[in-house]
Amino acid sequence: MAPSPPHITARRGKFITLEGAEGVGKTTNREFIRRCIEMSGHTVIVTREPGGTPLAEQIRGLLLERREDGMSSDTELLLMFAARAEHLARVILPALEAGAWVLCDRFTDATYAYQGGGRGISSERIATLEEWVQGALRPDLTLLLDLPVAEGLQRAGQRSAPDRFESEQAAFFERVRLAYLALAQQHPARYRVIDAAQPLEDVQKNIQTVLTDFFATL
Ligand code: Z5A
Repeated sequence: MAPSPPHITARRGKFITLEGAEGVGKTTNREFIRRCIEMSGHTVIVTREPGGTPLAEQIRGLLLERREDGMSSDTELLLMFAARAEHLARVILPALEAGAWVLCDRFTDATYAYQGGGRGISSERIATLEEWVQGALRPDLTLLLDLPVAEGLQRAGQRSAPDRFESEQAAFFERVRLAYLALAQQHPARYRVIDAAQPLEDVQKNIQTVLTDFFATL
């Protein structure tokens, strides 16, 4: 049985998260970031939320599928943290404890942005679950890809049929974006905001600069 809750015994790897609203380019930039970390001499595992384990991926399926009977905001919140508890216990914490770095495409800041900013759940409520599920674990570095909502939706719209989140109105994603920008202001030591409206080459140059600065602090 996996350990729970997550008490970190000897955390040796670094935990990097990638955040942003719809269509900002997280998936596009994941492999680039992986290569930058590997080239700096570290082993890195790349994972995502919701998901990252077979059970958490099943929960992701429940969260993303469009359903006629809807889903209450609290159910959505609790499912996010249920998936996260599984992901932490089986993937993230063992990797960090073994000395690997973890690059995670979305983590709890997405909960503050989507369930908090988007759905209107209070930060205090989310913080209670964060404390319960994660204990003291927080990312060491968070890259926020920021893009005007209309542009993100246009980029994302060129893909397949929209899931339950992607079916939200632009106003929802505006609240999500503002919540992310507020988080970046609240946590300036770990957040780096990247202008994702630039051509991909320039976005990646900025990401590389941020990572080089981060490596220099180690
Ligand atoms: N969610 C939540 O509510 N609460 C939580 O706690 C967590 C998650 C953890 C699934 O997340 C949903 O879960 C998500 C929030 C919710 N729903 N939404 N929205 P996800 O991360 O798996 O899915 P996503 O947000 O839908 O990701 P995404 O839309 O796939 O965005 P992306 O990965 O950032 O975008 P992309 O696929 O890399 O790029 C989009 C397009 O833009 C693509 O065609 C690229 O080629 C293009 N692109 C990328 N960069 C550029 C530049 N620089 N210029 C031009 N075009 C570009």
